[in-house]
Amino acid sequence: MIKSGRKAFLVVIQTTQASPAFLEESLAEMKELADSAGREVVGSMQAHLPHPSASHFLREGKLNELKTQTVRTGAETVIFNLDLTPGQARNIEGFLKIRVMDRNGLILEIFARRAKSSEGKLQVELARLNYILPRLGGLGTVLSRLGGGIGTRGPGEPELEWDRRKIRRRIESVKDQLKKVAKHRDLLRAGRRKRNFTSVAIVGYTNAGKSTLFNALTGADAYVENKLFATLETKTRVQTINGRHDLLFIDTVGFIKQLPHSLIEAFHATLEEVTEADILIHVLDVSHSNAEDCRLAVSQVLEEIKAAEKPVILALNKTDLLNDDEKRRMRETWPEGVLISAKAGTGFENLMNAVLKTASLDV
Ligand SMILES: Nc1nc2c(ncn2[C@@H]2O[C@H](COP(=O)(O)OP(=O)(O)OP(=O)(O)O)[C@@H](O)[C@H]2O)c(=O)[nH]1
Ligand SMILES: [Mg+2]
Repeated sequence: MIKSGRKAFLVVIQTTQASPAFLEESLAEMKELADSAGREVVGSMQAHLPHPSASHFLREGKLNELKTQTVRTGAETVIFNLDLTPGQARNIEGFLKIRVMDRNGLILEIFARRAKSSEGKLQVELARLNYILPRLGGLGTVLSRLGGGIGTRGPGEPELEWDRRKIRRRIESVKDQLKKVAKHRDLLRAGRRKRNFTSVAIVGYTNAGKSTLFNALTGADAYVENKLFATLETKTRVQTINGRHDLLFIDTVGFIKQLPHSLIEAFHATLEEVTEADILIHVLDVSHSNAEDCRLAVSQVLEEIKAAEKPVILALNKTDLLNDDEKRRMRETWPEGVLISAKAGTGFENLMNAVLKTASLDV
């Protein structure tokens, strides 16, 4: 019997060159992800593992250490910071007798918790099915194991018997439903275009302060929280700035490093709000220990969704947490950026000037 539950033990592995900084950052990120998924972290283990084992990923010594630690801490789930093959996950589970998940599974779990609208729920379901499909061995019954509590199955509910055929059928049906949603969004956008709105999508790394900025600019009350992926559903609001009545701001879902491809694909309709926008405000949390990595990760997703060519205004956010020296360094690092604090409401005039300038030049 495999145990499964909230108490999570994190395993952070580096397979490339050893770097303590990488392990620390990855651990910090995994803690935030676990917390955002509503899990309690009871312990963690870090390892540099240039040659993982094909069967169990971890080598024997580490595996025994992990077992001791999970028993000692009362862990009910083990979460790895990287992708395991289905076979490895199954073997580790068999050895530890508790559920094993990976980072992608954890991100999917957060999305599943956050999805409120029917569109959001459909998108999460599609991502989950896309994630599970290649992981099914033969006639799979591993949905609940890999799902790790994702989606419709709650604790105590019977395990679902799914096979490839059923999953494929469901994927088609969800895709059909999402196509209708996308059409509806298309119509809305066409309406806006007719009224000559200039759309400004607020994009950026998760937790960068997008919704805070959106609220501050438009007076809206989008959900703000110090958790990853607080926003799953886009929000749109028209705002008059300097006498221009045609600016439409859009709050969007955050990005993360190595955003699972299944999520990008599934959130196509939502991400279209970004691909179809006229201007992007890229919100970067410059108080983040690795802001440049976050900026790069966002650029990569923008490229992947074919939005990299759009005019982008870089908003260097959370500057209220910096001293003057640090602010000066930020200006040097990103000379094209506009320093703001979405929370304190500073720098908005410069930011809006940049938006208006771009709007009159490029749109
Ligand atoms: N100190 C400080 N905190 C900020 C600022 N802007 C946002 N925050 C905080 O950062 C956290 C995340 O803010 P959100 O606005 O939810 O961030 P987001 O980018 O919308 O996040 P997701 O929707 O999860 O991707 C919250 O705790 C905010 O209060 C800022 O300028 N300064
Ligand atoms: Mg948000």
